[in-house]
Amino acid sequence: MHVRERYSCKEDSRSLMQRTLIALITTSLLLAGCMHGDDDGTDDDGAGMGNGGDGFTPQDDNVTLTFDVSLESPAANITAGENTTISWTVDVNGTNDTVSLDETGIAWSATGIENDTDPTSLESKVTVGGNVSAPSGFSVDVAFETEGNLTLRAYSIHEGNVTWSDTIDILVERAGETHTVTIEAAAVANAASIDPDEITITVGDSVVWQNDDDEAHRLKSDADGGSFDTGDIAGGESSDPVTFDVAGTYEYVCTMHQDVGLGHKGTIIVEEA
Ligand SMILES: [Cu+2]
Repeated sequence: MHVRERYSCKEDSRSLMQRTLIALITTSLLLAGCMHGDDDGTDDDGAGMGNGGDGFTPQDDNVTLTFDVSLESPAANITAGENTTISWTVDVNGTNDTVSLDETGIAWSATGIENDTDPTSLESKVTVGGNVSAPSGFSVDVAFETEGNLTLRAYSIHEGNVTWSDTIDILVERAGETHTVTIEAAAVANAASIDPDEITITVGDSVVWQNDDDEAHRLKSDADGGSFDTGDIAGGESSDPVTFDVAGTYEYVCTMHQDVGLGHKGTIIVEEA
């Protein structure tokens, strides 16, 4: 229920954003109309401009450009070493005016990025440069190798002027490892063994059971059976990876042979990262 509520909130805010964008575009179009009106010398139109028209002060190009840089993704934590698509938009005056940018890109830092930071001085960034135009959406694929908290910002540079987006804080999480445990072939029927029968892994890691025996086995945590259940692993096959997201000790047995008192059992010790 909470999820649904949150989801609908998100929808609401999106449509609010859309409405705001439409309002901005409409306002800009109206203001463009006002500019023409000003040519006719009407003072009322000038007052109208002052109400919501910051950015329309006459300059070399007739207008001072305002940029709205919005960082759209990623929305959640990401995994170290995995390619993550980061996308952002650069809007000009809330209109369809096309403007060439010196550069746009995303930058990141573990300690935050201030508005007055010069993005060209940052090493942690990915740029899109050379004859790119705004308004437009941009995206880059980045693999962050270092775990930890990062602040991400998008920026645009037009004629040397920098505009930053709001910040997004993300957590780059450790990439889980996959460990293989072998169900070894038995010298006598039903006497397969598990090797290693105890392993210590880290939260986020996965375990795959490789069945080198001829017959099927099925491994299930014996606390409540709810922690994991490999399902039947046919002879010569491997289980699907079982990922352990909660620290603890997971003892397991083979449900196909536990009644015959054989040693098809093991322990997974999961430690905090
Ligand atoms: Cu078994």
